[in-house]
Amino acid sequence: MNKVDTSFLHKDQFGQDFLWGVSTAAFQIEGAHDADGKGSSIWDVFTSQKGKIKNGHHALTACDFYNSYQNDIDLINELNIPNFRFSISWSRIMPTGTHPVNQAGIDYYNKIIDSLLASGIEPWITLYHWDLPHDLEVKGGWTNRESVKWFSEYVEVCAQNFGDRVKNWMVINEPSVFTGAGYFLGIHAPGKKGITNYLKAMHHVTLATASGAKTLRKLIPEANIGTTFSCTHIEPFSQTPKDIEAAKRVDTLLNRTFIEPILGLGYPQADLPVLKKLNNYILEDDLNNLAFDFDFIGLQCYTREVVKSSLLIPYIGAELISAEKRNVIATDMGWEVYPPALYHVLKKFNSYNIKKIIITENGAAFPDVLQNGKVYDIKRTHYIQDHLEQILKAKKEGYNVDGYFVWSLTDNFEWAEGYNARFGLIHVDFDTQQRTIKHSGLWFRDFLS
Ligand code: IFM
Repeated sequence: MNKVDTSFLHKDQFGQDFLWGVSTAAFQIEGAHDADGKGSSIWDVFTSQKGKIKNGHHALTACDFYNSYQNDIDLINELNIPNFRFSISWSRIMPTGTHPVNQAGIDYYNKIIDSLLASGIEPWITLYHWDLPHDLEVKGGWTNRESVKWFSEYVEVCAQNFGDRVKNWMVINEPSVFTGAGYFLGIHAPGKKGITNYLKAMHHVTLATASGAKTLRKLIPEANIGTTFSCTHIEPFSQTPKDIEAAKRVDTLLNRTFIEPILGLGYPQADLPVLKKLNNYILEDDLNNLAFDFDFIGLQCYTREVVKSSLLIPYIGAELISAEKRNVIATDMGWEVYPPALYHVLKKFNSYNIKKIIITENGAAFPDVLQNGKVYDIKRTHYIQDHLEQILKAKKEGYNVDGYFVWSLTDNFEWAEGYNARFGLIHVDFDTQQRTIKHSGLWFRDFLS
């Protein structure tokens, strides 16, 4: 596996200013769960509970990025990747979630930032990628309106300590996923369930997104400020009015509910009536405080969903027809491989008034084939190439898209799926922590050279 054929796709086709990067998240890679004064997060607690994570996996060590960050930054360099997205572990720098600050945590992220800059790699910080300090969860976590204040206090500490060198910031990662899975379904940390928890968390996270962004703007006026949303191309299972209406409701929930208030459009209550229950938690002036003029919006798209009307599913009256049931090609996450989803999503989000759109995550979990010290992951290489072609198609048609970040640098802890779902451009042997660049990583390296 030496030089990989990249002749049919050129990075120049995307334009000189197009941003190329790779994304990670603290809890999924760092390990060192209690090192140097770090406090527990909701994910430390959730992973320690029996039966929550497949195969009893945990993230006590994960990819050991806490200790091996220099090696991994050298690998990013070797792969010619100019932008690195990582998240800050809130409880590493504020063990209880609010003051006092743990200086060792600040020192750690300073080392990462300085090392990236010394290697000519631009740091992109995500402030919240799902690992709320456990002490705050004890007080109700995101269901407590105080969370908006706690978050702003934390953002202030990050801005004051890292804002002199870090220009690119993302406030909150995929709010619909962590509120839906963590506060409605209970399958992610903190394991809460029910519509009340969910709607409270939804509203407080949305308020925190805007107030966190305002804090950044105030303390780092020149910062490039964004926030990231998961999004999916939605199609009705059939052309019956019932399925079309069901698809519209799912589209509202998955693609519109979190971004529209941020864009100043309010919650899309007319298209998803259950959102009217939010009015119980919306206080005077909240609607004015939900909007922020972001410099960019990060979109994270992996697949499409096919939706059927179903009276059995409360609140939404719709069910997703899995890739398995539809008998289509899927990744190890069970997500259909459907590259045109990215094109459709770009087209859809271009209809909003957004300054810049960056694909801040896209990638796939496939099994790796290890042979003679090499890792063949041809499916992942094709997945990335096919999605880049869809971006090119959107660009050629005049849609705004300004960057692409692969999820993820290394194989890592995939939340409730544990370590079985491998998303990395770099293979990790979790027994030895040995890294091996996969075929996809070599392809990306050559593409970016
Ligand atoms: O691993 C996750 C990441 O934390 C958030 N976006 C989707 C990825 C793949 O599931």
